[in-house]
Amino acid sequence: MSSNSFGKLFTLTTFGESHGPAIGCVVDGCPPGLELDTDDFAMDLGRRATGRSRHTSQRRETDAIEILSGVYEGRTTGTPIGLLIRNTDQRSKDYGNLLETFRPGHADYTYWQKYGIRDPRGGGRSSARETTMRVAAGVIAKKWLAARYGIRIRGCLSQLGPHRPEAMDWDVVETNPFFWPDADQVPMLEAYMDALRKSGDSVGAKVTVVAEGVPPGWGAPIYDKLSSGIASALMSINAVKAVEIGDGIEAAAQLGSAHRDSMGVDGFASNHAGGILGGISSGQPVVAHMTLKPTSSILIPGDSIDLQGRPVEVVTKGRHDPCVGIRATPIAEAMLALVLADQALLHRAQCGDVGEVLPRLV
Ligand code: EPS
Repeated sequence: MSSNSFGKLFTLTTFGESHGPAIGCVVDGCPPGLELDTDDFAMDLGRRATGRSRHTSQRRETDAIEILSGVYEGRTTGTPIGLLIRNTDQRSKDYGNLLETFRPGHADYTYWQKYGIRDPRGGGRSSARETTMRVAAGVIAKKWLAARYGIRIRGCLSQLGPHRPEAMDWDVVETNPFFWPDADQVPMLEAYMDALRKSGDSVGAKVTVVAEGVPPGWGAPIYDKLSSGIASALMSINAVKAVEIGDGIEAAAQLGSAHRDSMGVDGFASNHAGGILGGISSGQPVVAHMTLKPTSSILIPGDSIDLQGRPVEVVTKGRHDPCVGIRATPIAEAMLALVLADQALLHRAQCGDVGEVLPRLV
């Protein structure tokens, strides 16, 4: 399978460039009979979209989805689902000064080294525009997981630059432009982002995603661990530099007596493991975090080279996100949903007859 495809049974292939005529994807392996309509996509595509607040890229895309195949009379048929979104607000002249150079910290240089040719308009294929189709595919995976297993997937921003939430309230997450779970801190974040944007710089962030209702038994040793699948999927999102499961890097400082999740008649006493033991889901919420680097396209001049290898100074103009992490929560949710949908089908294929094994902790 090429590097533009993902999954084994529930698969996603995306195509398209940021400034091309359209972006699209093929979702294959979705079970038949799932109700699916273009309206299903609006919410998550809107949550990810640019131009919805002053804290993100001001490119205005309608992100209107077209279902090209795989759906008949409102239900999936089990055949490949083709989805298309036309690009409508490209401004390729912003990239005129990048034709002859590379943004420091950007994929410009490595795409050039790999392929010997690149589409510099909007970063071409390396643009975060590609994540639109991940979110679209994730809508289908989320919907099937909810309908078939009652699984609920949601996420929030768990760090923005130096700031971390002091409260965790899921009801607050969708009420502010940051997907931030602490209402009291939102005005402070607005001021922080306004100052950052004025400075012309960018900042990193961390996103946390949680899947509740995942049955025990999904994921397989040794090379197909649920944790390695999630790590790979989240790591494939633009700008992601680290992925953690459960307590993640905090585990390095913990003792075994504290990290282990005690088991009793009332279930697990804690969830340091992030719902995965031995690479297999335990039935607890699956918890993952991803850290995104600061956007490399910034107004602060940076040293680079031109195509002849001569030193140049690069300033990136255009409509870039001062923090790509702000729009990344729905993308992380989508990738987690796609991994889980794939693992669900893989589990059914090999172990579907095992059924519910006792004792089962809830
Ligand atoms: C992006 C740069 C901006 C963003 C884009 C990702 O695009 P442009 O330079 O064309 O204005 O708007 O994100 C999207 C269009 C999107 O839908 O997410 C980049 O450099 O990655």
